Amino acid sequence: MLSVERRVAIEAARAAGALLRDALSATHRIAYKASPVDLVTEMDARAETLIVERLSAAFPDDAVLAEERGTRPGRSGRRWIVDPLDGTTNYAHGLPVFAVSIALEVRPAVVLGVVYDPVRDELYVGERGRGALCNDAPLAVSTTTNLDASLLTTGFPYDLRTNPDNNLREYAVLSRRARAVRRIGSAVIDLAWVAAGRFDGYWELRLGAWDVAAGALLVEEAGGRVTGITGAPLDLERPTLLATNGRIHDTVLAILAETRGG
Ligand code: 2AM
Ligand code: CA
Repeated sequence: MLSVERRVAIEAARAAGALLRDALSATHRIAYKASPVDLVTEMDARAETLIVERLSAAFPDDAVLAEERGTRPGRSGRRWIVDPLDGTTNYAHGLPVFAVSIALEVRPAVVLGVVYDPVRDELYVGERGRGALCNDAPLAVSTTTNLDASLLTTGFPYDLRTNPDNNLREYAVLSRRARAVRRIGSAVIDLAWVAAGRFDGYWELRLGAWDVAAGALLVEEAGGRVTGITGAPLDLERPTLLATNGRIHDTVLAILAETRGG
């Protein structure tokens, strides 16, 4: 259906991923955004330029929202949402857990999601209503029904030093209720791995649209459920997120509500 869009997005994600992978062990110049824990490397910008140039050349009328450069307006009503390097902190430390994320939104929905993990050479592609694949094999969420037997993943906001709403209490509570809670440092990988059934669920309090647009579609197309942390529909403009296999979703929502006093 979206065959040209799919091809261009896949090629851009693979090219950006290869660029990132090849430079992983090099020393990177680090610049800081709002705080000493919110950083960016020169590779974020290089990968983003590569992706945005390809999308703009192929689809000049589409808007593009990219993490580092913000929005390029368009007049088609379609919007590409790009995270050129998700897991920047990992990347800057040489930790091989990061990914490229490219989504296409045709309001009100994201219709195409492409995630590439260059370290594992895993390409995830989902199209609304048509399922999701990893390296051409169908993706399916896990079948775990008990939180006791669930492997969860989460992350923490960049303002955790100063903002008391920083997910540490939720982390403590869910660590005692789930089999284990991981913190791997890439929202895009967290979501892809929920879609792949490796994690049973993922939550996080404050994210960007680029962190979640593609991965949330992968989870839904793999049979899972995605909401905000209160159970409201995912809001791409101000994402909070709970993505699960569906079976444990209401249980985790209830624990988050109780912990957060909701
Ligand atoms: P990044 O590596 O592209 O910056 C870590 O918890 C994960 O969440 C990473 O995917 C990180 O993306 C993202 N993240 C954390 N805090 C964020 C914030 N305040 N806004 C946007 N993304 C955030
Ligand atoms: Ca990100």
